[in-house]
Amino acid sequence: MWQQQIDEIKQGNRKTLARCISFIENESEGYESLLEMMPASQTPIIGITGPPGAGKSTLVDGLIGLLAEQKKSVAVICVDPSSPFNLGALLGDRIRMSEWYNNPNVFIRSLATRGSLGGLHPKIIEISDLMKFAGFDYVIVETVGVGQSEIEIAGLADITVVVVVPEAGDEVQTMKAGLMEIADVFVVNKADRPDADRFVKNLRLMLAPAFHTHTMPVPVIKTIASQKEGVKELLKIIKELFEKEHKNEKRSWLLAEKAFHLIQQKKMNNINKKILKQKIEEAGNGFNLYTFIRQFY
Ligand SMILES: Nc1nc2c(ncn2[C@@H]2O[C@H](COP(=O)(O)OP(=O)(O)O)[C@@H](O)[C@H]2O)c(=O)[nH]1
Ligand SMILES: [Mg+2]
Repeated sequence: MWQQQIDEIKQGNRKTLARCISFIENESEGYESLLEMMPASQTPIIGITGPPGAGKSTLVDGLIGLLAEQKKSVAVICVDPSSPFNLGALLGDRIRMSEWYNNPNVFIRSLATRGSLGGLHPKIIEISDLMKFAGFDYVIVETVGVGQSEIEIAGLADITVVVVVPEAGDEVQTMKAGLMEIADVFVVNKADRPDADRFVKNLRLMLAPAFHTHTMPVPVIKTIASQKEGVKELLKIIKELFEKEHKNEKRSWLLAEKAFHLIQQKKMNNINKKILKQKIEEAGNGFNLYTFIRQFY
């Protein structure tokens, strides 16, 4: 039933692509067979994460501009309720982004985070895979780096870019180990602010191989996204990293992460705490936790 849609997506039909994303989002009848029919794709996913306001969308905008210049196509998924791609942005940002909405080589989709637990969108793996399959040269996923989402993005993206700003001075010292571990490249944006150089120096010191498990130092790049400064360097490093990552075991690690996540999601489908509580109340006296949980695995 999906062959026609698959063909259309392959031919670059963005309307069909958008419709299929909605099918997946809504778990419409048969969406799983659509996923099962998708051929493999080598398109890299670039994850961009960091605190709100760090300049992620502005950087993405810069990257889109560069890629468009190079005649490359790019799909952007933005998992951020306050993103300039939909609401809450400065007017200037929105006007600028609107240029891309009319460019056939650029496809932008915003996804709302759901549920109070934070984390990425529940269908982000499937939707980003669909984008990959749609034949874009690059897929960029922007997420706000709070709570779980910053860790999850590492299991989704081939290259994870962590964006920070110089004011976070003290924050770097206390920066969660998780953020340190997931970054393939650090961007210190808003380098037009005072103390940017000192911040970069400190960050590089902290990232020196002696202090963490990476064998190579993680690159740190200074950018002024609002002036498009440093964006070329960032893209260059992303491309180099991707060449390198591609040859090592990262691909199978990523797929294992995704498989684990999806299996967990399927297994836990129909189980939530509310339902459990209800069943426990129904069980009444003589309740035994260990016989109770047997029915769920
Ligand atoms: N001074 C300065 N402002 C920037 C820079 N990059 C982005 N901004 C501004 O910072 C604000 C937040 O940017 P945005 O890209 O929406 O951040 P996001 O929440 O991380 O996506 C916007 O007003 C941008 O114009 C920069 O390099 N320097
Ligand atoms: Mg944003």
